[in-house]
Amino acid sequence: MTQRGLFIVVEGCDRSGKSTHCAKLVEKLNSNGIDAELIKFPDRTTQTGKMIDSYLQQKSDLDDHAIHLLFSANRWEAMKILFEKLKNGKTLVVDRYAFSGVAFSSAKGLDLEWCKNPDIGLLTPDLVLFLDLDINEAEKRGGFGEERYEKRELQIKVREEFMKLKDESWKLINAGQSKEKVEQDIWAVIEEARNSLDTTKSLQYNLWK
Ligand code: T5A
Repeated sequence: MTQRGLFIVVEGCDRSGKSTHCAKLVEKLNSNGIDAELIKFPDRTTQTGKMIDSYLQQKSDLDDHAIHLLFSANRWEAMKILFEKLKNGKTLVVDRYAFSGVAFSSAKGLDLEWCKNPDIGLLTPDLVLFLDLDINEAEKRGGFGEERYEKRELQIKVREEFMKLKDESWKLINAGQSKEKVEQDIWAVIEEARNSLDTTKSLQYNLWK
């Protein structure tokens, strides 16, 4: 029987290093003989993704509820493919997921429980790596401030909302360290997870357990 792949989500506030470390993690998994692939949300290439991209770049405006639902739809349209890949043994490293959806929208003032609803029924990750970076450090990083949500007060609130979603599948990584040290800390968590997580167990659908 083919063992399913691991479903790893990487979360964090803007500029915390998700893209950098997701790419490194996929590379390292593959070089260690684990078939792995990078997935990113929002996927800006689809129809919903194009609307999201335009909104984030402040080229268009949308009601807060409407954009929240679009982000969720952007995940739903990928679910069948993600499920097939995991079932066939591929490990997925997913850069942002439903936790971002809820944390950003609730930080803007939408009701937290309302925000969770559209993502009910999505696949549950085995592991969530939260790249934790102080806002003062994030502001110093290249590109901060270019997109709609890259504002100091909002990012502080987003982190608070993320922490309300944390459960035992979450591991906090100090993302303010050097890239090499962050990479090492992530790998240590992955190795521990590979030893402890049971990939003969089927995929779960209880995201907000
Ligand atoms: N959003 C998203 C929602 O509102 N709802 C949702 O449902 C979802 C999925 C776009 C926005 O959409 C919101 C959240 C976001 O505001 P995005 O496309 O993921 O989401 O965009 P960002 O979060 O802005 O992601 P970025 O890709 O821009 O930032 P990353 O990936 O966190 O950071 P990265 O790797 O590009 O690194 C940023 C810089 O820091 C350096 C890198 O070299 C780079 O220059 N860096 C480090 N420097 C020093 N030390 C380290 N350890 C470093 N690690 C990286």
